[in-house]
Amino acid sequence: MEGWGKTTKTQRQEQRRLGPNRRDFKVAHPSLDNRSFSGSTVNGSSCLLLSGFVRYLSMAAPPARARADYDYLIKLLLIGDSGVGKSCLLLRFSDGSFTTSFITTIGIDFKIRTIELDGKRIKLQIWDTAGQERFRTITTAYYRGAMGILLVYDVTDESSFNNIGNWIRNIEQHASDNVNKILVGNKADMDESKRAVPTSKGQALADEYGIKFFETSAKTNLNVEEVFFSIARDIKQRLADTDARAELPAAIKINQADSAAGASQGTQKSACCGS
Ligand SMILES: Nc1nc2c(ncn2[C@@H]2O[C@H](COP(=O)(O)OP(=O)(O)OP(=O)(O)O)[C@@H](O)[C@H]2O)c(=O)[nH]1
Ligand SMILES: [Mg+2]
Repeated sequence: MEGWGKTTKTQRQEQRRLGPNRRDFKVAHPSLDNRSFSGSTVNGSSCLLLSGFVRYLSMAAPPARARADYDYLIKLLLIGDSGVGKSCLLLRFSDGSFTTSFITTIGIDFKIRTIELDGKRIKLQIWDTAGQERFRTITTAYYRGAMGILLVYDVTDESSFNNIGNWIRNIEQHASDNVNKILVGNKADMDESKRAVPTSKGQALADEYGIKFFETSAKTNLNVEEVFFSIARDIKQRLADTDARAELPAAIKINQADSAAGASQGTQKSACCGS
C-alpha cells in the first residue's frame, strides 16, 4: 500500500510540474529533406522517459501524431531583392495580415500553412530569405532543398526587376534542376504614377523563362493565394507524375511475374493435362 501511495504522490507532483508547460513540438529543417519530427517538450526539454507517464496523464486528450497529417510536404523558397515584399507576401498568405513597417529579414525564416488541393492535404513549408547581399551565403544554402521558388520583384522598383536575371542564375547554380519557378511582381496596389515595370514586361520575362507570372499585392491581398496555390499545384502534379513513373516498373514487374507464374502454371497444366 505504501508503495502505491508513494507512486501516486510522485505522479501528482509530476502532474503539477508538467501542467500547462507540456506542449507538442514540431521540428523542421531544410537539411532534413522531407522529414519532420514531432514529439513533446516539457519546459523545453525532451521527455522521452516520461512519455508513458504523460500518456497516462492525458488519456482523454488525442494521441500524439501517429501518422503524417498531410499527403505532400512541399518546400517553397521566396527570393528577390531586399524590400520587394517577400516577408509581407508570406505573412499575408500564412497569417492573413500586413504591416507597412519594414523589418528586413535577417538570414532566413519560415512559416507553414497546410492547404487542400484536389482532396489532398498539402503542407507548405515556406522559407523566406533575406534579400540583402550580406546574407547571400546563408540563403543560397537553402536553394537545394526547395521544390519551388518564387522570384519576387517590386513593380515600382525597376532595379529589382532587372535583378531577376541574377536571381535566376543563382537558382541555376544552387537549386535542383527540376525546381519549379514562378515570377511575382509585387506591390501592384501602388499608384500607376509610381509603377516602373509595366505588366507586359513582367509577362514577357516570364515567357522568356517559360514560367508563370502573377502581379500581387501583399497589402490588398491581390493574387497572393493564387501564386502559392499555382506553384503548389504544379509541384504536386510533378511529384504525382514522379510517383507514378516510379511505380510503373514495379507494376510491370508484378504483372510480368503474374503472367510468368500464370504461364508456368499454364505450362504445368498443359503438361499435366496433355499427359
Ligand atoms: N504598398 C505595398 N507595400 C508593400 C507590399 N508588400 C510589402 N510592402 C512594403 O514593402 C516594405 C518591405 O517589405 P518586406 O516584406 O519586409 O520586404 P522583403 O522583401 O522581405 O525584404 P528583405 O527581408 O530585406 O529581403 C515594407 O514596408 C512593406 O510594408 C505591397 O504589396 N504593397
Ligand atoms: Mg523579408
